[in-house]
Amino acid sequence: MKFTLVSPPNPDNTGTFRPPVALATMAAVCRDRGHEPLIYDFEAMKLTSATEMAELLLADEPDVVGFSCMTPRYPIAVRTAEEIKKRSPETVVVMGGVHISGDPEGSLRSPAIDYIVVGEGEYPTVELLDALEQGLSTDDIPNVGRMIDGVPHIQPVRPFIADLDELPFPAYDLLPLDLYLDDELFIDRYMGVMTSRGCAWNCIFCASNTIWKRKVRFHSAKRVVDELEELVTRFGIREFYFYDDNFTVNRKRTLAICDDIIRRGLNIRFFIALRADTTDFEVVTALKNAGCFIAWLGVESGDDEILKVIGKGVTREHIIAASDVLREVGLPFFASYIFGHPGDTEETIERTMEVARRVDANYSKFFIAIPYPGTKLHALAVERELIVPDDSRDLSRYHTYQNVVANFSTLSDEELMARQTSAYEEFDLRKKPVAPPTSHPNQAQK
Ligand code: B12
Ligand code: SF4
Repeated sequence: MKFTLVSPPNPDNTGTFRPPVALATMAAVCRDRGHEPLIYDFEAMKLTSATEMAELLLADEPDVVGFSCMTPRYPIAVRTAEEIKKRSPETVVVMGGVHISGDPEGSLRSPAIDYIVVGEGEYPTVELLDALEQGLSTDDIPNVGRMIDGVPHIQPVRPFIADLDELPFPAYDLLPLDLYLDDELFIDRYMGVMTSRGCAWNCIFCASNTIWKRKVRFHSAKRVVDELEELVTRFGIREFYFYDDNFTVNRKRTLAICDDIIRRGLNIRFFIALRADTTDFEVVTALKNAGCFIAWLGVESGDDEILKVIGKGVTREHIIAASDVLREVGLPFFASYIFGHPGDTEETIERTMEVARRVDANYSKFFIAIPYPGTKLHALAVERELIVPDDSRDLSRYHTYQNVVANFSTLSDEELMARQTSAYEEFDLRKKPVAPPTSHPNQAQK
């Protein structure tokens, strides 16, 4: 089947875009099974008109169009699906992604959506394509749902893929590789890489467990470095953004990946995210030696009571110790903070600011807590009647900048947003740009 996968745009164009690697993995699995996938990354293409997107998609005459949805992008995905259906009612529309898993029934309300896929998407999607191609029933495919006579029918999810290494390399060749540039972090074209799925913690604001349910699975170190090597040799890409929730959680694997990158002489630069309690001198040194040029430390709050409330599983002490290790090794880092946690007050936010000054990251980011569907924060927002659990919400507002969807703090919405603005004003002055490498990785290779 001709299957077009779509990464919808961020309609207000805030923030940086990154390659939709999950779609490239899905495309690779479908291609291996004989289907003909294409990928449209409308964010990278900077297209936001639903009609233009629909027309462009239909020009390829796809049998099935699949949208990947984070919450704020669900409305534009639905509008594009509606434009597709107006022009070509027989084109099948499927939606997947973390928003769909967080609110499967709500997601089925638009008549323009034929199917949803919840949870881990590769095998259910390929089974759905097979069934559609062969004219078989789609009703018993685990993870797949659809509306039947106005009632959502969603099959239970299957077990997770036991060995992630059985997945093929993502179909990087289907991505618009030349569009992935980010001159704040990277020197040349870069690529996203996902080497594990899931996180063992359960922070109340975080959507990781909406799909992965606290089960962490890893690609083997060898497979990770094989994939990096393929990106270097086949596509000439030497800069990477690891999408893993916490790259250092499996210490042994992290050290093995770093060793192998050096042993194979890959000469790459890469970005990772880590937790304060998985940051130690040996691991950070190994990462730096292997080419890690920046790490992202999720701090969230500087107040120990709030850290408990949000289930972060670290203390202010862990956070400061981790920032000291990163500084000692000389690995530049981002730190991110969230304002508006349940119980946040002027005082707890001021404590967060004190910790931010002490942590003194190269870049500090300040977000506002958002109740993403499927999170504990969302359940709390519904319980406190801060939002209603139906489709009347404007989901495009579910982003973390200058926007309060549900206020769990003692500050007013305006005060929270003013806090975010003043934090950025203060920390933009403290920004310490990451020193560019002495030469581009490709040149160093010669
Ligand atoms: C890379 C990334 C981005 C990139 C997007 C790249 C892209 N187009 O894919 C960028 C940087 C742009 C981004 C932005 C944002 N992100 Co983001 N991002 C991620 C990250 C780190 C990796 C995504 C990924 O590849 N995951 C790995 C794959 C395997 O998982 P997956 O994407 O869920 O895909 C699987 C299934 O969902 C399903 N599936 C996915 N798509 C499709 C499509 C079809 C058709 C089907 C059938 C199935 C299917 O199958 C896949 C394979 O099993 C995740 C965290 C994480 N570790 O997942 C956060 C995450 C997705 N982001 C998140 C958030 C909150 C945001 C922002 C909203 C934050 C903000 N600033 O406000 C913004 C969007 C802002 C806006 N206004 O639109 C949340 C999602 C919350 C939600 N309900 O939407 C996550 C989960 C982080 C978290 N832990 O909370 N993000
Ligand atoms: S915020 Fe980080 S540590 Fe907490 S659950 Fe999400 S990915 Fe895991």
